[in-house]
Amino acid sequence: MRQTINTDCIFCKIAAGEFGTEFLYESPEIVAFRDIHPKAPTHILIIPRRHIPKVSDLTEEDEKLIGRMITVANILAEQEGLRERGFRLIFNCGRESGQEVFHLHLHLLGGRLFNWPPG
Ligand code: DGP
Repeated sequence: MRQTINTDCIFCKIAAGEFGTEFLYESPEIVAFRDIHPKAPTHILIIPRRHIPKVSDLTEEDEKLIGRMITVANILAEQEGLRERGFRLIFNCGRESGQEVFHLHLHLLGGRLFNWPPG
C-alpha cells in the first residue's frame, strides 16, 4: 500500500486546506490552485491529493487520475479564457527538469507567448 499523505509535504498540507489556499477546482482526488511564483498571467498547479512524488512514480493504476488531471486543466483553461489562445501543460520530473516540490503537479500556464524549446 502506497503512502497517501506526507506530513512534511507542502502540497499535502495545501491539499488538506491547512493554509486556506483558494482552490480553483477541488474533488476527492484533485485540487488546483494558483502558483505562488507565477511564470505567466495564468499559472495554476493541478495536484492529486494523494502524495505521489513525481511522474516516474506513477503506475498503471494512476492512469485514470492523470487523465482526470488533464480534463481539469481543460476546464480551468476554458475558465481562464485560454481555450482558443492556447496554453502549456508541464510536468517537471526529477532534479534535472527543475522539479522543486516533490509532490506531483501539473503546471497550467497561459496568457502570453511561450518559446520552444523551453529553457
Ligand atoms: P516545480 O519546479 O515543477 O517543482 O514547481 C513547483 C511550483 O510550486 C513553483 O512554480 C512554485 C510553486 N510553489 C511552491 N511552494 C508553493 C506554495 O506554498 N504555494 C503555492 N501556491 N505554490 C507554491
